[in-house]
Amino acid sequence: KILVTGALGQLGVGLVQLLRNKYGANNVISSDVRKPTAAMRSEGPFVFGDVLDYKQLESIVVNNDVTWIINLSALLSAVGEMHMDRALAINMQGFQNTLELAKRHQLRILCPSTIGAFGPSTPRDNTPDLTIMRPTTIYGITKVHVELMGEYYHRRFGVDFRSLRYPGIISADTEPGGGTTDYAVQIFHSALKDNAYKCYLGPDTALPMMYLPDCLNGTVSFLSAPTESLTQRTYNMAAFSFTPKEISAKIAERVKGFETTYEPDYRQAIADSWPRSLDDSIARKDWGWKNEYDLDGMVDDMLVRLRK
Ligand code: VAH
Repeated sequence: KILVTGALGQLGVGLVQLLRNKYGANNVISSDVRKPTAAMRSEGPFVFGDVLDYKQLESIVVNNDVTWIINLSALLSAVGEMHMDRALAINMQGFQNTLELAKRHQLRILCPSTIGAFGPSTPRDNTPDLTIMRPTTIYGITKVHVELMGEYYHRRFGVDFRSLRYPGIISADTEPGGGTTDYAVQIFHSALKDNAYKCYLGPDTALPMMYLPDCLNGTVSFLSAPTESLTQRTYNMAAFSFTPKEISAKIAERVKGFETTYEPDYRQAIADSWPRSLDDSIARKDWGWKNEYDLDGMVDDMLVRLRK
């Protein structure tokens, strides 16, 4: 059985659906500290689960014979700067609880990392998997901790820990939750609603991005890859990079008269500390990662879905 924590977030809703299609609805237990709305629900068991409550998580694992745990619970970069204590609790203690469970109950564990685990001293173009990591956000610091602790438990206790450094994820049916890359989702809604968008990042701020279907398919491929095929426990994963100016032009080709204005806020400094593009060639070699959507394909599909 697979347990997904943070299952009602931007990635969780779609990931649970995909896993249920692949492994059967009753073999995937979704959990979160919020009540699922009808739109979030897919057929299959949901349990209220708080990653800060170790005992409660352990009873879910034991009572449901869980063998894989995917911990999506986290406060992202922007919201993490506003709520430092909660970000530290969820991203560090919450993760530590799931990692300890993985050790005690021999679970396979996947907990995402992020391009936010890199910082201003990291080489910013075509950033490799192994390089300088001195992030300047709470979120980034906690995710470096996730990677290092996960790899420690793997080396010392044999835990099958896996992590992916996600870029910004663009999704049609779910909202991102407090990230710096959220503009790349908001811009589509704003274009269709107001034919205009006020962007909180400057026009030339390049960031690595990916379309949600590619993220979810790639995550399931990685999760199910035989552990012997992995030469690392943590991998970069990306599809394309773009700037607000570039994505705005792509949308304007398809939405007549659409215009973006720019008013950078505190998130500009976060974006400026991150890579502009990632080298994810080892993920492509080790476990067959490849994105199906390019930038134009993503823009077309987003607009089709949002226009429905
Ligand atoms: C964020 N969407 O912006 C998340 C993600 C790389 C970006 O970590 O914080």
